[in-house]
Amino acid sequence: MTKSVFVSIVGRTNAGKSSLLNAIVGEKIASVSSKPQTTRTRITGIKTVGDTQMVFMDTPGLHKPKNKLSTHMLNTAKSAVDDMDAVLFVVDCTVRDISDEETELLKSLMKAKSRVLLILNKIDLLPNKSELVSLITKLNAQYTFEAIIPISVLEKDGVSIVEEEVAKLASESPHFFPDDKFTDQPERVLAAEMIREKLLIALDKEVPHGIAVGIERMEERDDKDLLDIDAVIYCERMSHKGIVIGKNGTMLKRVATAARNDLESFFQIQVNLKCWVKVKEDWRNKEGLIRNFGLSEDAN
Ligand SMILES: Nc1nc2c(ncn2[C@@H]2O[C@H](COP(=O)(O)OP(=O)(O)OP(=O)(O)O)[C@@H](O)[C@H]2O)c(=O)[nH]1
Ligand SMILES: [Mg+2]
Repeated sequence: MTKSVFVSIVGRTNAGKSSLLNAIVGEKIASVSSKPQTTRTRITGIKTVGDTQMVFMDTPGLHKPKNKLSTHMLNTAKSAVDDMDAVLFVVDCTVRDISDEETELLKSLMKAKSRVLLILNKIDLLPNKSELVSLITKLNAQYTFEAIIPISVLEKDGVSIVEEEVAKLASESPHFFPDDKFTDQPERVLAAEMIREKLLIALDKEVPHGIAVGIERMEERDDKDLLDIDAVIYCERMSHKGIVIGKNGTMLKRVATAARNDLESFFQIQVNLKCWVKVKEDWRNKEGLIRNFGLSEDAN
């Protein structure tokens, strides 16, 4: 008999949802950064243990939308809780208030039939664990959770408990993915995300949020073990293009080197990465371009 369970990972931006997904799956499939709104679309991570297959959906963080792209991101997060067996509601335990978007999502979860586990992440940052009590009391007043699990993804503390609790919710069904698969993201999307993550980490302020990365070519050579990747980095303004390239190309070089290291360890092959920078003004407010970058629901 085989079992499966579908789980959404939702919560405020920067709570550590993508970090948790990567920790569970054991591979870096979702971009992680300290900047808010790192994840832009739904990312599937798969973990099969014995007879049980767990399918996790990482989602964009809850935030106040400011443009069409962020409205799409918020809708992706909200719709990701429909028809799921379980929801991991991830909260950064150092953030004390509950946002309007969190309250709204908890309300919509009451109507859904999914079981909701409250994950209190970043407990490594709490000097005194008793501080969790007031946060739990506040959240409990809004929703009756199936379980409450304090964790630290950073210190790998409690992640296996999350997995065990999720596995308990699996029901008899075929496996929907091959047992050795850990994501349904196409390789090109993974590669583009690895490059975008490095840009998010390296760049300041508004610049990284206006960036999209497209992979124009991804081809293995016939004559040697080498993967050629041609990527285009789109930014919103000429001035941003200058920042991305940096003085004498130093910024672009730094980003490309970091991205290449990640790509090589992920794909287990030597990578020849070439990056170009282009301007597409105000693309975050243009439906056609958002779709073009695969960032709207109807593009999926
Ligand atoms: N101290 C600490 N930091 C953590 C922990 N888990 C994640 N982080 C950090 O929190 C930041 C945000 O992590 P992400 O995984 O990108 O958060 P997210 O919820 O996916 O964010 P969005 O995609 O923007 O919604 C990163 O800098 C992580 O390294 C943790 O357990 N402890
Ligand atoms: Mg994320």
